Amino acid sequence: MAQTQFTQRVFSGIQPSGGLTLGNYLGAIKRFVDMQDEGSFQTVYCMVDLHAITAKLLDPDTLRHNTRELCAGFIASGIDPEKSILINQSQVPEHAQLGWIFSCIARMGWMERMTQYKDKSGKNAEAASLGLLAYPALMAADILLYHATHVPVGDDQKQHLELTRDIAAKFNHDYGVDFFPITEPVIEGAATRVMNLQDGTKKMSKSDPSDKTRINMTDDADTIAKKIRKAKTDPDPLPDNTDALTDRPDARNLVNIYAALGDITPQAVLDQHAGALFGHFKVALSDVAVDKLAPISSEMSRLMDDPAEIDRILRRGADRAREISVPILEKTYDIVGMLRS
Ligand code: AQP
Repeated sequence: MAQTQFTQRVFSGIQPSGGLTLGNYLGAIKRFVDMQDEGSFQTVYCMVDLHAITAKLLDPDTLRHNTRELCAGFIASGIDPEKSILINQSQVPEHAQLGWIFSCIARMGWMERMTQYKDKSGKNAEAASLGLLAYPALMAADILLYHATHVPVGDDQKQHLELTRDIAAKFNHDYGVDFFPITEPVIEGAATRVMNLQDGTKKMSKSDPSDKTRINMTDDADTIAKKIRKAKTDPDPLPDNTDALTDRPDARNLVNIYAALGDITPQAVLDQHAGALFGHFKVALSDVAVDKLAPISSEMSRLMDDPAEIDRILRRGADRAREISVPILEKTYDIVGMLRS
């Protein structure tokens, strides 16, 4: 069978399950902006509100607020709604529709092996929602609904992207077609896994109960500086090479954050700061963080003053997205044998 040539298209999303963190920004949004500005891809970025209720149901007003604030975060970070298609997942109904088809393609064994499902369902998997188990099938639908060829994500999403590839391959094989692309994950940069400020072995996460474990994109300069000052470190000075950070997860995390914010390599950070104690390094890191994040946070709050404008941007995004998603869903239904008359 001749190989289908797919348009170079990027898709990625973030859950409005809480406020945006520095982890979301460095691991995902910063890459989204780079790929938008590179110019070789059509880019589709999404607030995945259907995913946001899988771990636990949110208060409806909180979910609406988080979704608008996430949209403000995307725009304030450099996503241009004219250059990229910016959408809220539930406003493009084809996501859920293709998600159902993929729930019938994916196997239970595949889903139960997902480490995020195991982590989030914890010891009481019986009490987890069916949506939490099905999450990666819906995520595959989000991506493949646009025939996306590239997906920029943080390191924690690697396994879900492998599953997306497995679902595309099984669909193509079972129906004897070459319809869905085998998507490439894009996991790049010094901060593909930003760690918790109080425990460098755990991922920084927006739903961690403790606020001091993360930097929120809405934190003001004083809060950012205070959280960095109180971040867990060790008593040793910074080494002169990155190999020496292997067994120092808290120190490595701060060096990686500095590198990602300053657009330099972790080794370049050590070249500048080798021998420094953390008291000094944290001051330098705070300066870089505030420089980079304060303009984003103030732009977010300006955008949040006009929620009607955010809603208008998302409605327009949904219309543009559906020009791509409707034909792909229709063709999928046709391949599967659903009557289209
Ligand atoms: N700590 C992180 N370091 C690097 N990348 C990260 N991402 C999330 N946390 C980090 C990346 O951000 C994108 C969106 O993630 P998500 O909101 O869909 O879900 P998540 O990965 O589960 O993020 P959180 O903050 O931990 O959310 P909750 O607490 O709700 O589960 C993804 O590309 C992710 O890799």
